[in-house]
Amino acid sequence: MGGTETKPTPPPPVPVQEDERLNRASGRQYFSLDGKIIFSVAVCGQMSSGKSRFINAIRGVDESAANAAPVGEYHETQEVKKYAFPDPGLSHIWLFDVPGSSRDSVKNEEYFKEHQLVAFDCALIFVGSIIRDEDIELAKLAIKHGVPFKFVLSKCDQRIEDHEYDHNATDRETAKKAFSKKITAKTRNQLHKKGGLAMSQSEIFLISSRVIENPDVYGQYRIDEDYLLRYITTQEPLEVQITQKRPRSIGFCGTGKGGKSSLINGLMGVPNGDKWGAIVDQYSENTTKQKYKLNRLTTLVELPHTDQLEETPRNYIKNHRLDQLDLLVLVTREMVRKRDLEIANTARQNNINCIFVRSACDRDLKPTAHNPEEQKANKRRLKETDLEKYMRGIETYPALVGVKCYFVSSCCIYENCSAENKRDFGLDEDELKEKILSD
Ligand SMILES: Nc1nc2c(ncn2[C@@H]2O[C@H](COP(=O)(O)OP(=O)(O)O)[C@@H](O)[C@H]2O)c(=O)[nH]1
Ligand SMILES: [Mg+2]
Repeated sequence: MGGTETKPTPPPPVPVQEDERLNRASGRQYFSLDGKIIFSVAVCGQMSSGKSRFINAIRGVDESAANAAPVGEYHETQEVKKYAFPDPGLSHIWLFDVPGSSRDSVKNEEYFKEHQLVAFDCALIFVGSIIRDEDIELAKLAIKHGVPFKFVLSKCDQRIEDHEYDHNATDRETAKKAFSKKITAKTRNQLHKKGGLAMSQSEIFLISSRVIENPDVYGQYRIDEDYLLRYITTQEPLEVQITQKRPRSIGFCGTGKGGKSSLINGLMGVPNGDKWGAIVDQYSENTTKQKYKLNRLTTLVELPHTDQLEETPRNYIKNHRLDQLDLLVLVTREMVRKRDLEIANTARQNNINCIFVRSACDRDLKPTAHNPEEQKANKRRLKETDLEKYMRGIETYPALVGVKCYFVSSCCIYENCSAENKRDFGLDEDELKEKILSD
């Protein structure tokens, strides 16, 4: 036999059937999310972990109402169901009650697929009494498929009471703090050890639906309810995050202990010392950038302090990407240091908007008992003398002419600041808030 043998052409490769249930676009179509600007939240996780009751609680819907999610052991949800908020201000958020996950962690890929969790903008993974392998597997699948997620430990009212009983606690507040610290550390540790999840992937909200349903009666159990609600109401759908203009970003810099964190906490309405707030500590100073989402359109960025003298102003601006900010707030005490003036000046030369904030003015304002007129005069004096000192420094830099300075007392930034505090220490807080919140 001679001649050349022609090789038989191989059969065309069989196209790998992509599982439709892991396709975001198909999932979004299935849940009628397609083409709509809706922030969709999958409330998923363990059976009887309080998912449905939480959905009713945050919607402000009574369990007995016709449009309520069925609650209780005999009402395990069979399929994913959509719930909207009756409040028209929250109509852009849809909550999806997902059936409980199975104990069999191997089947979790099935759970993720079956309920098309890839379609959602965020998954709240509800954890029962302890974190289980299935929760960790679920988180890993969410990471793999790009779905942001948070862990939620519900029914904390019961858990606090159990803690009280088990540890013979003397009062509820102490028991609550001890419980909260212990359970957070334990859960994070497990998430890290068993699942290799990083800190940023193991955020846990401790909540009780009871607190949300009836804050007057159950307020004593409050832990992270407000922060979870804030998270849900300040996020954008994933597609919007990619295509729409990014939120305004406002940077806070200045000397260590200059009042940056207190100012951020005041704007966020978070008390100093709270775990969700910026760290206020007279012994340590943050050296990395921290971000805090104030609302859907505004992110506050705490920048590293400006005391690292070997870092030139130009490098400070470059290293911490100040060019990406919409506004740079230089937080100072009584005097503006030359270094901060130089940073502000260089920022202005690079077309970055700047303002100065003279913080902690309450420390220099002794209240004059029951004499508002005298206090007004005190405030005027403080502002005039300080502003003059300030301006002397500021005006030596041509790029800083016209840059505004706000005088504030952190306590008066909080929405719930008392009338007396406002009278004694209130200065430019409202103007500052307007500046930060305006477009
Ligand atoms: N005390 C207390 N009970 C809760 C809380 N959340 C849910 N439960 C109860 O736990 C049971 C299961 O709740 P459900 O919402 O149906 O869980 P799901 O299966 O995750 O949807 C019900 O009896 C609820 O009343 C809570 O925050 N506190
Ligand atoms: Mg349910």
